[in-house]
Formats: sequence, C-alpha cells, structure tokens
Amino acid sequence: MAANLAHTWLTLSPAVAAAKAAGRPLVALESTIIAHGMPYPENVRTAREVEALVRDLGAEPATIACIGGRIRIGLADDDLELLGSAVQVHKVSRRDLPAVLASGGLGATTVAGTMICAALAGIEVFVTGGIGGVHRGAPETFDISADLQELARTSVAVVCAGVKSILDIGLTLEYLETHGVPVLSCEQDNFAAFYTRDSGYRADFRLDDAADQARFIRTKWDLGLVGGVVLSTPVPQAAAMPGEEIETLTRQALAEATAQGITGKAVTPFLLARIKALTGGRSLATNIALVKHNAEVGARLALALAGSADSADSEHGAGQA
Ligand code: PSU
Ligand code: MN
Repeated sequence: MAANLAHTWLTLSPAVAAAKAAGRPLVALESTIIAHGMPYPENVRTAREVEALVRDLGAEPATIACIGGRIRIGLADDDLELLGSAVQVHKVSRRDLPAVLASGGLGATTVAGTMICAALAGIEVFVTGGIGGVHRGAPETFDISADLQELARTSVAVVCAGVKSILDIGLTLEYLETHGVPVLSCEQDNFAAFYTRDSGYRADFRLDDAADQARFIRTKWDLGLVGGVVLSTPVPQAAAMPGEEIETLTRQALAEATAQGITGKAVTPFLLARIKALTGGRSLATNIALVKHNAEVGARLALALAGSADSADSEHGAGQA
C-alpha cells in the first residue's frame, strides 16, 4: 500500500512518460551534483550536456529533484537553471525526503535520494559522479553516507567513477561487501577513485561489456536479491589528476573541516568545495569529464538491461525493500 501511495508524489516529464510508455530505456541523473557539486553556470551546462549524451546513445535521461512538493522525474531546462542557480537548495537524502516534499521546498537529491525516486519511477540505471561512502575518521565520527545503506536496500544500478579519496575507500568497499552490494568495474580491474583512475583496491568483478554487466545485474534481481549494484568506471586518462596532489589537498581540506567543526550533511559539500578551490578550479574539468564518461557507460547499460527485461520479473528490478 505504501508503495502505491508513494507513486502519487511523482511527476514524470512528458519525455520521460513517453519513453516509459514506449518501453525505451531510461537513465536517472541526480541533482545534488548540480546544486551542491559544481559551480554555476558550469553545473547547468554540464547537466544539459550529460542529458544530451544519454539521449544521443538512445536512452532517455531523467534528472530527478524535488520541486514544489513533487518528486520530479525528468526536468525542463528552466528547472535545471533553477536548481543550478538558486541560493538555497536542500540536500535531500533518505532522511530529508519527507521534509522537503511536505514543505514544498526546493531539493536536490543525493545518490540515496535519487535511488529511492528512480526505483519509484521504475528506472533501473542511475548515473552519478561519485557515490558517498565511509568517511576517513568514521571509527570516531560514525560518518557513513546514507548512500551505502540505500545501495543495500534499493534495486538500482549506480554508475560512478568510484568514490573520492576524501573518503576511506577501503572501508567503503568493506561496508558494501558486508551489505551484499556487488562492486563491478569496467575498463580496469581496480575500483576507480574519482579524480584518479586507480584507488589501489580491486573491484569485486570486472565486466567491460554492457551485455555482461546487464546479465549480472538481471541475475541478481531475478534471484530476489534486493539492492543495488555499483558499476565503477575510471575517469578518462587525459582528464585524470595527479594522485599525490589530490592526496595532499584532501588532507588539507580534512584538517580544515575538523578545525572548523564541520559535521553531518555539511561535511561532503565542504570537502568538495575546498578541493575545488585548492586545485584552482582544475578539478572541475576532471569532474565534468568523468560524469560525461559515466553517462556513456550508463546509457549503454540501460540499453542492454532493457534488452534483457523480457526474461525478467520486472518486480525485482528498480524496487525497494
Ligand atoms: N561525492 C562526490 N560528488 C558529489 C557527492 C558525493 O564526489 O556531488 C554528493 C552525492 O550527491 C552523494 C552525496 O550522494 O554527496 C553524499 O553526501 P553524504 O556524504 O552527506 O551522504
Ligand atoms: Mn555524512
């Protein structure tokens, strides 16, 4: 009953509704990356370019946000402009979703928030930049992104360039293993590290081909194994940043966060903003390049998954525990 009521909060854009009706593959895109992850106007331009990339590959992009008390699946150009330029946009994870919808506020969905909304809309593939994870120092602070719990419970495949080294990548992978979330990698054996290609940690399974990725994911859901799958793909070589430089700047940003007493949901945006500033904006070009690459990988996966949908019980995909 709750799941049916939840659907009444959704508003699909005409393009998304048409794609759904025609059984064409959809790719969900998050909005926190627009509102809190990149500066204006590059954020809006990138969001539009990513949507165009997905469309060119034959899938329909569905950027997700909370606007005027509705979960909007697929945004118009002026919605993207609003999210990218508004001064106050809520960062919406699982905890925050009821508050922003009930109050009619403007909310950008995180990986966790976007997964929930994508699942409600029946979208199986979601492309982002990097997922949240276990923060360095989490043994003391308990700061573990709600993204990881969401991956454990909500059946959406999340394409990303790994996680940023502002996090403890080893502990993030341990946490995902504990919760039964498979971590796939394409183009290399190791899990990616966002600004750099190699985290130094192996992914669970390497699957370069979209058809193989789709078969893996469909098999998991066919088996009734509820929950997400992480598909990591590295930033293109030409756009990657030097690893030592990122590590030095990350340590500096972390020290500043501690010194300024930054906690809770403010931690990730603070670290992202500081690293952007400390690299003199160079990290932004890397960020844009990796998101676009992720979009290509995600669109191919969505096409492959749509091709495999006939053999599957659709209730297993894109559902919640
Ligand atoms: N990591 C990035 N860029 C981002 C985020 C994470 O490299 O924009 C955003 C995503 O929306 C992610 C959220 O879901 O931050 C995680 O925040 P927290 O650590 O507060 O759960
Ligand atoms: Mn956190």
